[in-house]
Amino acid sequence: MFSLTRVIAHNIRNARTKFTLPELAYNYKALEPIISGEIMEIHHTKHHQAYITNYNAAEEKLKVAVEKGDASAIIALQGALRFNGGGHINHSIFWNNLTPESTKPSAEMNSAIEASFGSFEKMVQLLSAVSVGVQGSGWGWLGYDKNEGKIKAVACANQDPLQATTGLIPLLGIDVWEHAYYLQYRNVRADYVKSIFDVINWNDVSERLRKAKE
Ligand code: MN3
Repeated sequence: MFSLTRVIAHNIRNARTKFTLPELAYNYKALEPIISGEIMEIHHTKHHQAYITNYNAAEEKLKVAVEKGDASAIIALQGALRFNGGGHINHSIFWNNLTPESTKPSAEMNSAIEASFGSFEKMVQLLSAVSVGVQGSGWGWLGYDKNEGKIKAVACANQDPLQATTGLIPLLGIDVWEHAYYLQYRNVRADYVKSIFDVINWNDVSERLRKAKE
């Protein structure tokens, strides 16, 4: 039997563009010697791509489950959506948080850091401690708390996206999954975290703060 609703639902499902891997603003070797080209290439083309592929597959299954009104299947997909969708969101921010160029925080960013942490050095100290201290895999973040008007340094486990998990607006993320550093820094996560501050794109982080405050 012809069902117009079903045809429309089918068309909507097929019309939506799936997530695709965003291009980097720099080449894979650009962040050397801080992060090796080998790590960057694998991290981008294999790890980030896998989150995208798996998210798209889970979303497709979700649409079928929603169409069928299958609550059990919808609920069962939430873990895959959170993990892989979070992986895509987090890495999309991370690549832009990094740059081979020398950048500085904006005046607005500097005042917010001083008001929130006391000084730039104390912020680095706290964000580093939070990032190094993640148990297992996860991320260290600087996030903007819109209610308090302050920047906070917090950790998220696995690929939990900062905003959906804590309400904070993501400004700067440090990926502390072993895939982000192990080929170069081996087990010494603290050295990787210390080094990454040399390739932070403060223009991008400052711009994220400006938008977060709007
Ligand atoms: Mn990663």
